[in-house]
Amino acid sequence: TENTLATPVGTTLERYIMRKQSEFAYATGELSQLLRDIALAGKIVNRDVNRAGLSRITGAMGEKNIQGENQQKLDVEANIRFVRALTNGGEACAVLSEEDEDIIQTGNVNGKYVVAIDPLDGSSNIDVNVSIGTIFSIYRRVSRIGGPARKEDFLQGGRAQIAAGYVLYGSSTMLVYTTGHGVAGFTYENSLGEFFLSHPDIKIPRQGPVFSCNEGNWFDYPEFVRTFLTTCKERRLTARYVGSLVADYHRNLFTGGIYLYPPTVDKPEGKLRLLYECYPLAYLIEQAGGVAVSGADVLLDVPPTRDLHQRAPIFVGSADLVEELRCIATK
Ligand code: P6P
Repeated sequence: TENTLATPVGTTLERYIMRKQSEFAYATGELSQLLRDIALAGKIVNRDVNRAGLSRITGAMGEKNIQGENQQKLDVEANIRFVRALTNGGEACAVLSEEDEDIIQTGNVNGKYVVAIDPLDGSSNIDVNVSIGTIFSIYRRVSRIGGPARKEDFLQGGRAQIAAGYVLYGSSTMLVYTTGHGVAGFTYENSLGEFFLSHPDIKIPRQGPVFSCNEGNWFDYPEFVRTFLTTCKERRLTARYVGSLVADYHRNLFTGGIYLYPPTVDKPEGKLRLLYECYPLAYLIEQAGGVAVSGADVLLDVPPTRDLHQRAPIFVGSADLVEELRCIATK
């Protein structure tokens, strides 16, 4: 049962994880450790992201730095950090990353979980100092404990996720996640190296003033999308599009609104990846009282194919806005 005393704002992530673990009898600590591992990698990537601006001085990414080491592109660096943290943490038997074609076996053959991750979404934004993010999705493995993870561990479908979230490296760095009991937000205090609970129970407003999409693709969008966007303009909604998924998603979570990455002529399945972008953000939004669809269908119910990097259209945000779009899509 939920602990009647809400966890006070300002609690550290560590105390929050331990408190939630004690509230749910089945929690045996492995998921707690997994969340710690992700938070640790998020802290390290946060430092890398903050230093990226200095790479011009210390040598641009992709060239040798003063130690003569090859400096990785930041998204490759982030991938290394998350895979290493999850490997060292011992709880994840495998990782599916946007950066690697195949699943990455961590060697933790007794690990009970697998993690699908976009280590640093939007590399084009990194180079121009726009906010960026990490997106993660966690499943219990279905393959036999004691052996290697298998592709099927990642193909269980959106509703099989047991946790999901993101790290937003923005004006402040935040970790936002769910384990199926609502959405909590933590803000990072650089000087202390700690995440502090800043948003105990995030809920997205049912309506919202914002629509977020790349209107440069207008003439490539399906008719239902253009019809919906036209109604947004007729109602004088506000267009806000950073062009960085986690930044746009996070803003809409608080203002209310809808983010759209529709199918286009050259990307008939949209641009965003089902397993480590669409599913986790869809799980989070449902936990926050919002809705995510791929058009006519609820996103979490869109079945995965055997392509670990398959794409899916995504319309995600305030329930009323997304349902309105879904109605137009199903006409
Ligand atoms: P477009 C960034 O490349 C990204 O993956 C998301 O972060 C962002 O929302 C989207 O693609 C932007 O795509 O086609 O509008 O440039």
